[in-house]
Parts: sequence; C-alpha cells; structure tokens
Amino acid sequence: MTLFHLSPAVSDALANKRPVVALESTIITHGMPWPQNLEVARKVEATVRAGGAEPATIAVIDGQLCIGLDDDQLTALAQARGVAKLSRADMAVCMAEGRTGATTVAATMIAANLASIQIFATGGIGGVHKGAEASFDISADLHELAQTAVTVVAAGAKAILDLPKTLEVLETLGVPVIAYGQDQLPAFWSRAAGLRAPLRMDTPAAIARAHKMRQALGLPGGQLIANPIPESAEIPRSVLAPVIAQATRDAEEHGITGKALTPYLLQRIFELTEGRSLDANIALVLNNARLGAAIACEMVKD
Ligand code: PSU
Ligand code: MN
Repeated sequence: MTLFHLSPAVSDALANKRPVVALESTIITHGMPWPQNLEVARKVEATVRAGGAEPATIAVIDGQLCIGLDDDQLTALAQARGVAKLSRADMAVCMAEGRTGATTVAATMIAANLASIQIFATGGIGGVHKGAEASFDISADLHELAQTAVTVVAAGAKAILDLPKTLEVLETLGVPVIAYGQDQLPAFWSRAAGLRAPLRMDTPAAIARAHKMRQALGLPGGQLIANPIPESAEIPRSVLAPVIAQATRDAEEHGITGKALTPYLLQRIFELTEGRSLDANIALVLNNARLGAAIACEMVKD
C-alpha cells in the first residue's frame, strides 16, 4: 500500500534536498470563496517558487493522500462543493473510503511530516474559540503542533478566537509561539493583538536553527511562527472587533458549532466587511508563503 503520492516536482525537490514548503487545502475549500480561492492557491504556489522553494499543496483526492497538486487538481478542488474538512480525526477514514477531502493545519502537518517536509505556510491556525469554557471547542491544530515536527508559518491565530486562551493552551502543550520581527503577537487581520508574544525571532536562519535544535533535543512537535500581516493590508482592530462580535452572535443564533464554525465565521466576516477581510487574508497568506520559502531555504543548509 502506498501511503501517499508525491507530485513529480515535489518528489524531485525532496530527492535532491531542495527546499519544499507544504501548503494546506482547507483554506481553498472552506476558507475563501470561488474564484478567489483558486487565484490565491496559484499565487501562493508562485510565491513559494519565487522564494526559491517548491510548493507542496496537500489534499486527499479519491482516497489518495496527494502531496503536491497539479493545476487540474487544484482547479477541481477549488470548484468542488461539499468537500470534507479533514483533521487528525478523519483523514484516515476519508482515505479508507476513497473520498476527497481538504486538509486543515493539523492534517497538513501530519502529511508533510510523512513526506519529511518540515515547513508549512498557511493563513491562520485554529485555536481556542470564544466561549470554549462552555463549548470545549479547541482546534486539533494546537495538539498537532505539540506532537508533529513541522514549523508552521501563520499570521497568528484568527481574531475570531480567544487569543489569550489559545496562547495558554500552546504554552501548556510546549509549543513555541514565535513572533516574527516584532514583540507583539500578530492577530491575523491586524498586526497586533494587544498581547506580547512569548518568543520573538528576526531571521529565517534563526527559525531554521531553532527547528533543528528542537529535533536535536528529541522534543516532539513543531513551532508556530506568527508573521504579522503587511502594514498596507491590515484591518485595524477597532474596525474588526464589532464585525467579529456580530459574526459570533450570528453563529450562536444559527446554532453553528464544531467543524462548521470557523468556515461560517470567515464567510460572515467576509460579508460584513464587504470583501475587505478577504483582501487582507490574501495579503497575509502570500506574506507567509514568502517567509515559509525563506525558512525552507535555510533549513536545507547544513
Ligand atoms: N485560517 C484561514 N482560513 C481557514 C483556516 C484557517 O484563514 O480556512 C482553516 C485551517 O485549515 C485551520 C482550520 O486548520 O481552519 C481550523 O479549523 P477548526 O477551528 O475547526 O479546527
Ligand atoms: Mn473546532
């Protein structure tokens, strides 16, 4: 049984020890509307290539765990409806049943690690949802960061989450949360959350060294690199706070919970900001792809 399928380009890059950056697919199927999702997926790949690394977008297609998608696969995924959102709990079932699913941060980390890809760039990770003390809604992404040795570049956790609780859980789980180039924790659509990040690093080389150091120490798990959104694209917190509050109330009113909650909130915020949240989301994903490529380039140096 072959466990996963590498695209020719990814296979070649890995065989020749060239830098590779993993990319998730839930952001394509559940995180952004058509047709921007396809445009962004292509642009993210192009950005990784421009940064000197090979992109490996990951998804389960007809039961096969694909690491590196061609343009037809990317297009089909971006257009498909009702694609499953896969995390650690459901990836194996989707594969066993020969179905198609998009990988979240957690599932993408598992797949990347299987293929020895150590860097992964995305938009935002899942975290502790507001009201988690009642709902218990804590993303499996956090536990994955604690056990799978992949460095994840994100723009911090989304402001729809409870950021202080998310930081607490990551600390409990022993996950380094490293702000890139600033002291403040970036908050996805805004550069600052009003919270200090536990750690700070200023260069891709230092991040690559810290990743290797964790491995040398025998520590399981990865690192979370929180890369602030470019200044020109950020949406001030004062603009976003009431929108998030409204979206959260709407979700409650409609009884949206579990896996459906994050996609619902993202879509609602997109509507309430008349598309502005999507523009910011695109800018930050591309920014993370650039940093991911730079870290991947450092990682392959001895
Ligand atoms: N960030 C985005 N868009 C997304 C997600 C994150 O900007 O679509 C996805 C990621 O795949 C992440 C998932 O792993 O949401 C978290 O979902 P949950 O909160 O259900 O664990
Ligand atoms: Mn959840």
